[in-house]
Amino acid sequence: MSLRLYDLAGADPQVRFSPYCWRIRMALAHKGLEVETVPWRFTDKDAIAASGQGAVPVLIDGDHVLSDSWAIGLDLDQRYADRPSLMLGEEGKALANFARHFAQTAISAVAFKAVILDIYNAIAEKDRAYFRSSREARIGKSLEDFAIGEEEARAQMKIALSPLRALLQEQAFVNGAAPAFADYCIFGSFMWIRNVSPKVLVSADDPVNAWAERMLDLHGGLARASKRAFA
Ligand SMILES: N[C@@H](CCC(=O)N[C@@H](CS)C(=O)NCC(=O)O)C(=O)O
Repeated sequence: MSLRLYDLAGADPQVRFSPYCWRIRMALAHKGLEVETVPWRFTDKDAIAASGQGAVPVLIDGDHVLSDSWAIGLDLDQRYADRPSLMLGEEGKALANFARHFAQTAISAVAFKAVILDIYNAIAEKDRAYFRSSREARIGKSLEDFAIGEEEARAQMKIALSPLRALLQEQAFVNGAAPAFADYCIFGSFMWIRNVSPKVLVSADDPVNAWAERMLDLHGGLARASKRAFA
């Protein structure tokens, strides 16, 4: 059995920064599944055409071609039910679902403005025109007008992370005493920022930072070992 994951890469193929792909990298490690990651660029649509859509993560598992990080998480629990659970039943699934929406709305709203120019600078030359035109159509202004600086981003992120901070003052992980898919959904957003930008958006003494450090150490330090676009 061999698993293959199409994973968004920068100009440097070792720099992997997709929040959604990081959810799946962590989920596969949680299940003890080995995966071969394939560096993928925004414009490599043909390589993932079999998935019937144009975004990563795309996971190839034998004859199965899976896309969308949430659907992949659910599928992994069904397909590999004998391995450590990601969702931990219906209640855990509901928590993970909240976590993914929190990441994609509250955290992303700030992170995207903070790192959009860092992404533009880190991606392959061939991706730049596509990235600029697709994102500018989405945000309704130029990347440069949309971007915010590190100080403003830190202040906005501090507010956005309030509920997460309160939770992590009471427990070690979003899921409770041990990490699960809820944690990976949120952690993906932190890996997005960490691997594509030199900006520090969470202060060192924030309980959220202590949680992120614990997450970086999980599964043999998988995330910590990953390459950043900025040294
Ligand atoms: N809802 C999807 C979102 C996936 C997604 O947007 N992936 C981005 C990379 S972070 C992508 O591949 N975008 C392709 C594009 O912009 O053309 C998921 O959770 O997997």
